[in-house]
Amino acid sequence: AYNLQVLQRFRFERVLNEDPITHALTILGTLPVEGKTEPAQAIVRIEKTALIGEQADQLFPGQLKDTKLIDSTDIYTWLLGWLEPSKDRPDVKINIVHPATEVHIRKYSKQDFVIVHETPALFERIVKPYITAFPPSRTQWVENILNGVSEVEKVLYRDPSPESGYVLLPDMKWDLTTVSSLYLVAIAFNRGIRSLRDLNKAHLGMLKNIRREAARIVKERWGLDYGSLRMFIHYQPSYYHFHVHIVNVNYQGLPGMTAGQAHLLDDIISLIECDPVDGPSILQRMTLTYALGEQHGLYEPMKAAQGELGFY
Ligand code: M7G
Repeated sequence: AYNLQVLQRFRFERVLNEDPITHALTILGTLPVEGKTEPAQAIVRIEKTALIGEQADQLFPGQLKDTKLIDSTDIYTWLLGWLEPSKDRPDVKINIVHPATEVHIRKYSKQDFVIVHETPALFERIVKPYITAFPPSRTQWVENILNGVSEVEKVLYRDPSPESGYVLLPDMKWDLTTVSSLYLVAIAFNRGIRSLRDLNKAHLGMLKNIRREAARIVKERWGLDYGSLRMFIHYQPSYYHFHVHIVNVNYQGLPGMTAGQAHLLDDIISLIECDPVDGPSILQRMTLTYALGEQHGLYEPMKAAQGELGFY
């Protein structure tokens, strides 16, 4: 288990990314591995937790310990502040990937992006082989959830049907308490759906169940009314095992909600419903356009193939 004692043995290597918008810092270093003499590379992402309205009176001015004026003009003032440590509110949330693979280190590194168009032909030629090449170990965490090996007590809903079932649980991105940043994930049992591209009419039932049950459970548990959730599917995702992101609609500006990457579940359902009864689905026929970071495994081949499309 990772506790303070273990984390204090972290040896810093370098900063992978700093993000002023999410108040997060991602660093690379090493941590010891149980039963091994050599430490392994570890990615540590430290993010300041959200401030919540409920405790506003305790926070301000209660927890304010010191201030330093930056500037003041007319009716406007901005200053820096120091807070008293709080016992019931943690200051930061820490995510660790350890041992980290090269793919993880690249994913968490700061990078420039390029827009690419993925036609069905480019999907077949470049993306499909890329997806199939991932070893099953990449989604071991998914199997652990589906098989009831990990995160068992956190599961909110479980529909065990192998074809259309799924598990609904809090996403690793969520701190499990701050409702304004509520983040759940629904993970399908059907291992045949590798991505958005594989969805068709046969999956409509599952997609609609996820939409309905997620809204119902969030309303029951956290009192958020219908319409309080943004549900979306990533393309490209990091993990090619079908899942839906379910996020408080008021939690805005996350990098994973960028146009091109996040496709609304409702739009996907509607697109599939507009499909004719037979033949390949719209998601197999359409060109998908998205941004790829220069560290992404698809960056080079997809960028190189863009010229042949004649879009510009
Ligand atoms: P994605 O679209 O494949 O990639 O989503 P992204 O990480 O680039 O968004 C996978 C989602 O699963 C993300 O929202 C992750 O935070 C979440 N996730 C990843 N892991 C390894 C875990 C895990 O072990 N447990 C839980 N509960 N969520 C995870």
